[in-house]
Amino acid sequence: MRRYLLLVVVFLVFLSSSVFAKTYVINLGIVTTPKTFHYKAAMKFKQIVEKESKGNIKVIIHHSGSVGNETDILQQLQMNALQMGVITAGPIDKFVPAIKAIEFPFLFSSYKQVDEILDGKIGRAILNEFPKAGLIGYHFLENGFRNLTNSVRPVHSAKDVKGLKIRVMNSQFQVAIWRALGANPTPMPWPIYTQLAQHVIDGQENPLAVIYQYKLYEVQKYLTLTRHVYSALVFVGSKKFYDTLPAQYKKLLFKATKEASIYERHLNRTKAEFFLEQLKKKGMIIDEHPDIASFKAKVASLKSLFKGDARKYLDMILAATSKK
Ligand code: EAX
Repeated sequence: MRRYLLLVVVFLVFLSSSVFAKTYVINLGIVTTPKTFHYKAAMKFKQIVEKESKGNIKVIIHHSGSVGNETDILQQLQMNALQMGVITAGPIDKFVPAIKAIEFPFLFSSYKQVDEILDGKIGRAILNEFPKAGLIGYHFLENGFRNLTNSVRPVHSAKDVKGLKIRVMNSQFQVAIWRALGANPTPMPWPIYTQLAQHVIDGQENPLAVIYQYKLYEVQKYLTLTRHVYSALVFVGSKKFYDTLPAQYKKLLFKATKEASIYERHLNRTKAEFFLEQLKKKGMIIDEHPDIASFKAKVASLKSLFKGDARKYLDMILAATSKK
């Protein structure tokens, strides 16, 4: 009898502990390689979450596009086939139109301004639009200011862009920007090294870190520091998955994505000069001071393309940044 009772007690203890220790797996998708900041942010997130959940949440990082391109990842998040991703803002606009607002050309003039908007009320309001698409917008982190590269000719002003075949992110708005600039834009998912090498496209635009980490200097001779669009990344999640979590883990995911984002932005910013130096050493011909006014003049009217949410948030950001 005693023995029997003991067994029952042991069983009950086991049962209760296994209930409290319900475990979760987060499959996190990114399209870039372990060299990139996307990956470093994902790693930081994994470390924080696994430690603070005492191993009850396990994070598996699927990098280098092994679970598809960014549009594929977003679709899998909607279905809970993946639970998280670190995704570039560009292709998110098909799912969450409000995010178009932060990709308006020449919108931000400093990192300080970026942080004030994206980590402030407006940024949070944009992230709060994600659940409408079956997604969770946890936190903004950073890809960086985007710059133009090409293999045809040096670009000093907007007129030099004319007719260049430029790869852009999977976003109708990014296509519109490069049309307005006179280029011949084609949306394609990342990565695009082969297409550049085979001259299917003449050029592309990305932050310096990406240009360096993907060795684009091997296939792109000219770099122009246009800084035309600030490219945010977003820690995006599956709403279906999020809804299954107990409150303390929901909180932990917000906390961990915030910490990982702040860590990644810092790393990214302190390395920016380094990447420019490296690209010079690799022999790229760089215009560090192009005629930005000529670019701005061609894209200013794009505001008229913004309707609904995207327009509302763009106007809010313009109002907030012009005061500064
Ligand atoms: O972050 O698709 C793009 O151009 C992105 O910037 C790319 O994922 C690198």
